[in-house]
Amino acid sequence: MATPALKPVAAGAPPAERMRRSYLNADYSVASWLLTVDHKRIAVLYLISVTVFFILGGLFAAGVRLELLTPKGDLLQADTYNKFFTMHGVVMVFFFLVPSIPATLGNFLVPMMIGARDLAFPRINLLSWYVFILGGAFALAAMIFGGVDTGWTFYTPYSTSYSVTNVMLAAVGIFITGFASILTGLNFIVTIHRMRAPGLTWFRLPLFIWAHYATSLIMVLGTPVIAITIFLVAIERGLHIGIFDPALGGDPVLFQHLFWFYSHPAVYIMILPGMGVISEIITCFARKPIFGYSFIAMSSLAIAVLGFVVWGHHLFTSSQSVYAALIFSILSFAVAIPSAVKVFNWSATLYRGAISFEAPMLYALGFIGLFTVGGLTGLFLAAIGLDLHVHDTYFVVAHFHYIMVGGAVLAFLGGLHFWWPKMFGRMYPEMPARVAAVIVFIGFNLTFFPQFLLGYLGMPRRYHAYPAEFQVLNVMSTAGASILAVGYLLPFCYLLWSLKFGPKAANNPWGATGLEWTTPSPPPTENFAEQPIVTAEPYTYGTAEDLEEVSVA
Ligand code: HEM
Ligand SMILES: [Cu+2]
Repeated sequence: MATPALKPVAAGAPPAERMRRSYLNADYSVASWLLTVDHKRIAVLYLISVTVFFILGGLFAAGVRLELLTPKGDLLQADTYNKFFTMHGVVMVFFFLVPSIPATLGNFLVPMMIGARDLAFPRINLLSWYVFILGGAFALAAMIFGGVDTGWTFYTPYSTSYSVTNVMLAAVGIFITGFASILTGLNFIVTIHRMRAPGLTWFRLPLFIWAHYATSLIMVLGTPVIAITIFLVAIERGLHIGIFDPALGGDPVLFQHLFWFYSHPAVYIMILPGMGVISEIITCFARKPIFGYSFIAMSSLAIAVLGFVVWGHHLFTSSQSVYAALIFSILSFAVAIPSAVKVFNWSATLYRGAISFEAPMLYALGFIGLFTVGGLTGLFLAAIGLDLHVHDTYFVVAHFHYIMVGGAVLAFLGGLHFWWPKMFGRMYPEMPARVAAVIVFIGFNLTFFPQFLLGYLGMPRRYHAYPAEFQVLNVMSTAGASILAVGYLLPFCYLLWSLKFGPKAANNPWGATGLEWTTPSPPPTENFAEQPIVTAEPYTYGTAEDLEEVSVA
């Protein structure tokens, strides 16, 4: 049962007056931002933070790619190179990708999309941002004091017994940040259960909400496992109690099991919210109701559940019995099914749609293509025989970047463009945005496609030097990375520009369905002047109900 979510609107100024005030200009002081409990302001705080981390991670990537321009390791020493790719991975995974969509777009949109005034626990939401920043500070300290060289996976026993770098600092940072994830997940779950507007039944929820619901389940159930794992590393490193190091009587493979029990599902923390974004964009710019709504909704849950039982595909080469490997291989193939269901349904939505190619749509179409490549090559890796050949080669690096960068980052950019007018009340310039989307797509493929070939030909990952025969493909990859960097820089510039100079945005510039578009742009602090009541099915694009699917009582 949906419970009415809004407190009665405070008496005083007439509604029109109150609605002119937006969450952005409600108060200007720094304290009003740093102590805010408004989910929209917290979303903006997160947006700024993850952007900073993305730039940082990008700089490390630039170092890695420049080193690989030449076969001789001449730019970075081997151990410096190790630190670069480790810190690139740590920052990008734990401090950018995991929080990127849920903590920014999710924070902003989950209450608005369900017609609520805020999240269920606004103060805990603010707390989660501080926890995130605290964890980030530890990770930054680890870098400033000399870096970490274990790889972002912290494999034991190297990380517990041998590395002389700042493993502890980085581990503490990741441990702390995990709590931000858990708190956000809890907040979303309770909010979605308890605070939906009257009439907003489960099967009328936007698919973005379903995706965030599934993501939150993984965050709450999975994150404690990585926290405990890291804690055990700390115990072994600090107290020399044998848990993972065979020299102390531990089992190094145990670490891999624990690590991937979280980190495989974590891939879905990174990609599921993106899938939610893509569902919203595709149906809007194809102007057709989404094809197979309940299949897309349920496939999110299926991915969340199945994602927990495939971790063994990371251990095909580490002392797993052939029977275990067989089971994990089959399960990994099974988890591809719900993903394929989504791709199929998006394609069916596009089929004979009245498609228009605004920037968010370009990103969404790019997502479908790149995610499909990433997903299909994941099947290669799930096939034991093939994995034995390409394990720990650049094939793997290419595969996960197709998912995490081609998929999740494109979805993040697409969603940011789609909801930017709502978030900040300004339109960005359309032409540069389209150009940027195309540049990102081209740069991305030039960067990462050659890496499939490199891996197939046998170039291992995590080496700062390589045989000369691999140079041509590496030069292509580095050239692509430079183009990609330009593609990322452009939105950064014109989005900032739009904050001051962009034309004012209408409440619903895309003619989209969904409660968030019924509010002013940018929304007032209380989101809705009156409690919205939902009387129609979602995604009524192109139907008689289009444009009036949501009646605000
Ligand atoms: C935006 C999200 C990104 C994420 C989540 C991400 C994630 C990762 C991770 C986890 C690793 C570690 C691989 C390993 O341990 O072997 C890695 C390595 C690497 N990444 Fe990224 N990355 C991102 C973006 C980029 C970009 C934009 C570039 C290039 C322009 C890039 C280039 C590289 C390179 C060259 C490596 C080193 C691979 C190796 O030597 O094994 N990454 N990335
Ligand atoms: Cu996996």
